[in-house]
Amino acid sequence: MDNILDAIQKSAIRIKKAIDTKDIGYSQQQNATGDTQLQLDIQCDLICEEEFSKALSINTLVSEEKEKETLLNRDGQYFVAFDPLDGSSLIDVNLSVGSIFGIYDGSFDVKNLIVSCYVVYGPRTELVYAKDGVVQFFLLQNGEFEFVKNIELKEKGKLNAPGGTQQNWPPFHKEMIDGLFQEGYRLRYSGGMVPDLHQILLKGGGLFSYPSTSDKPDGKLRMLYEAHPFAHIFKAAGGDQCDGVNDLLTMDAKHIHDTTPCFFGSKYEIARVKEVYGAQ
Ligand code: AHM
Ligand code: MG
Repeated sequence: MDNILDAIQKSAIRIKKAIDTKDIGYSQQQNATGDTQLQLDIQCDLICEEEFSKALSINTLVSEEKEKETLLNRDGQYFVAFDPLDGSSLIDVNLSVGSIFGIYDGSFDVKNLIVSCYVVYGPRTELVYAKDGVVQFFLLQNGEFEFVKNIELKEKGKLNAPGGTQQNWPPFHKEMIDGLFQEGYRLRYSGGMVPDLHQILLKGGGLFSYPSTSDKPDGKLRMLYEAHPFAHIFKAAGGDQCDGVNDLLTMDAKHIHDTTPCFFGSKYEIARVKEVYGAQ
């Protein structure tokens, strides 16, 4: 496992450098979901694959940028799913972006997700890591990730990050989001799930939602390397998560790039989501 974490840290340092220096033109290729890939997306995917290839304990990789799984070592124990550069369309307006990693033991079944990690590339480069019910927060300083503190969510937060096209929200979802604003919650949504969720985690709580919409009934965010790692992190930080009704950590993907509606927050807000969605 140590060599996988080492590969994540090395990838993060190289990705940060690539973001700071590479040009950001669009390539001619599309990823598995049909987005035109930025040259930087491809570059960051190659960086991660190169670093993970050095870890003999990794069996298979799944990347947002590749349609198929990549087999590394038939005898390897761990299955790693990752989004090398999440929110890459925000790069050309210089907003924060991130990388997300899920490490699974034996297969990509969600019950086997044992370590989740993300990196935020913003004014600072920060790494958050969840394992065994503990969430640790690190800051990149002088080429090394230094431990800062553990992250624990409060019972109830103050931030509301509502994703998806509002015009396409179901009416009960709109009512729920409006209800939180009426309770005093403040809007915080950049369009990058890594910085948006990082903000909620570090400010003590709130709600991030990416619901089922009329144009995207299964949501937008991918299970293996977006929704599941964050569900794991929020649970370990003392918060909660769901797909509206179900615990995301009990819902398996049928295909490696499957998406799901998803909600992450502190306990109070997720209880509210379940109450509203359960009543539908
Ligand atoms: P990406 O993996 O193609 O970058 O898309 C994922 C991003 C998330 O970071 C973010 O939460 C979401 O897309 C925002 O979508 P929208 O623009 O529909 O609000
Ligand atoms: Mg992504």
